[in-house]
Amino acid sequence: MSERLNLQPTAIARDLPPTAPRLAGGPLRFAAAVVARRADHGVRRETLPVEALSAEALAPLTAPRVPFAGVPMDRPCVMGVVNVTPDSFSDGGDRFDTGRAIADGLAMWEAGAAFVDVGGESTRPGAAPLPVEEELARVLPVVKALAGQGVRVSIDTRRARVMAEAAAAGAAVINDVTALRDEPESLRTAAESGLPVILMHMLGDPRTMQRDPRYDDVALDVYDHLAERVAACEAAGIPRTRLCLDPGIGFGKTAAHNLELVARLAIFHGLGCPLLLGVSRKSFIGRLSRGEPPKQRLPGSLAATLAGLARGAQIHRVHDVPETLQALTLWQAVDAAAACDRLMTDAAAAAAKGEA
Ligand code: 9MG
Repeated sequence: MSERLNLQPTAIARDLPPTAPRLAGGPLRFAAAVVARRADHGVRRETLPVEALSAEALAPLTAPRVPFAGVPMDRPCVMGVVNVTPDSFSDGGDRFDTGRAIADGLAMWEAGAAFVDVGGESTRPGAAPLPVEEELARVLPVVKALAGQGVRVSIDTRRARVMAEAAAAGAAVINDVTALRDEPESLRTAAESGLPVILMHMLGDPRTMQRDPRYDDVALDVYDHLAERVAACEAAGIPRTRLCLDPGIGFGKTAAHNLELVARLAIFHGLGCPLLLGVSRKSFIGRLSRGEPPKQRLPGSLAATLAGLARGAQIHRVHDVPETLQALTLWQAVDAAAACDRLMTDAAAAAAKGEA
C-alpha cells in the first residue's frame, strides 16, 4: 500500500490573524493541521503549523464552497427533521400524521431552517425495511405540500424510486444515508434528477450497524469511504459541487467513535464539499450523560452541534430548529466580537509600535 496523507485543520478560531487561512472559505481560520500518514504499518500523526504546509495541500481545505441547493455555504445553517414514521427513535412517531408533519415542517421553515428533511422510513438501529409503496404514501403528500409553499425540502431516502418521485413532487435535495449505495439505480436516478445530494457514511445497514462496529481509524476509514462515494458520484455525472458529505453520527458507531468523529470533523473538509452534521437527540448523548430519553437530549444536542460548528460544519440536521438557531446565533456573535477585539488590539499594537 502506498502512503496516504490526510490533513485535519486544528487550532481553529475566528480571531486568528488574517495570515491564517480560512476554513472552507468561511469565517473560521486555522493555524495548524494534524497530518496523518497511513501506510501498511499503521497511522503516523503529527501537528504542523500552516506555514509548513504547501498551498497545494491546503487548497481543498481553504477553497470557498459553492452554495448548496442555493443556500450559501460560507456560514452555518440548519436542516429541520420531519420523520413521517410511526417508530422514529427521536420523536416517537409524533409526525406520523400527514397534517401534523406538514404543519411542523412549515413551522421549522418559518423559524429559519434552510432545509426541511422529510423521511418515511425509520433508520433507527434495528429498523426493518419498509415496502416502497408505503414509503411513497408517507412522504409524497408532505413533500408536495411543503414544496408547494416554498419550503426547501430534502428527501431522506435510500430508494431510487422515492428519489425520483420526490424530485417530481418538488424536493430540492436528496439525503441518502447509504450514500447512493443501496440500490443499483440510485446513482443514475440522482444524477438525472439534477438535485444536490447528501452522502452519509453508514457501516452495514440499520438492522446490523450497531453490532460491534470496528474501524482501524474511524475518521480515516469514514474519510476513505466518503472519498470513494464522491468518486462514484463524479463517475455517474454528479459533480462534486452538487455534493454535501456527512460522517453519519450513530450509524455503525460506538459512543467513542461518535465523539472522535465530532472531534476530528475538520478532516472531512479535505474532500472539498460542504459538511452536514447530525447529532440531534442521538443515543450517544444519553449514553455519555445520564441515559436521558431522546426528547430530553436537547442540551447535549446543542453542545455537540456547537462542537461541530466550531469545526466548520455548514449544515446542522436537528429536531429543535428555533433552539438550535438561537445557540448558533449566540456562538457566532461571541466569535465575531472576539475577531473584532483581536483586530482592534492588533491595530492598536501596530499603531503604538509606529509611534515608538
Ligand atoms: C436520516 N438521518 C438520520 N440521521 C441522519 C444524519 O445524521 N445525517 C443524515 N444525512 N441523515 C440522517
